[in-house]
Amino acid sequence: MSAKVAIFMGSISDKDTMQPCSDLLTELGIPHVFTVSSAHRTPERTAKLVKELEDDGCQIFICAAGLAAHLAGAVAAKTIRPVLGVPICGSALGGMDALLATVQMPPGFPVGTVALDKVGAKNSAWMAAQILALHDSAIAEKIIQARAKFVESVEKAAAELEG
Ligand code: RP5
Repeated sequence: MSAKVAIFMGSISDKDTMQPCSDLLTELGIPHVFTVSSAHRTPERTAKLVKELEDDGCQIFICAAGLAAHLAGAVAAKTIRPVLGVPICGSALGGMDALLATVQMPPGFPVGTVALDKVGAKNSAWMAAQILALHDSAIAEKIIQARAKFVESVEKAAAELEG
């Protein structure tokens, strides 16, 4: 089945942080590609991938990068499909550089940025799933089931604490 979501990372060094994003999409039954392409080191590959994936029906792009994190912006320049950005932490500035580079886009080219690093990896997958669920009842059902599990685990923890 064609990918509905594409996860791009600026470097293979971002993989450990972004693996949970891919794992969550797999758990929710969402076909996706998980690859490396840099805004600066491989700009042609990035533009080519966006075009090919879009032609193949990809709906949402999730782009993770650290330092001067321009990957999500470079992808947003090439598609009108939703782009979610994940600023990666770990620089001397603790990820503040990546956060600012990801979110401060010129009007007309938004990059949805829900959180940084590992939380950003997971919540970008949830956000992508919720966008797809607008037109896909199977994904909506999986999200509802996952929410029920969150409720269960909080109630279990509360019951254990309260004795
Ligand atoms: C960014 O620079 C990547 O997204 C990564 O977070 C950071 C460092 O890349 P490497 O030097 O480890 O390849 O482009």
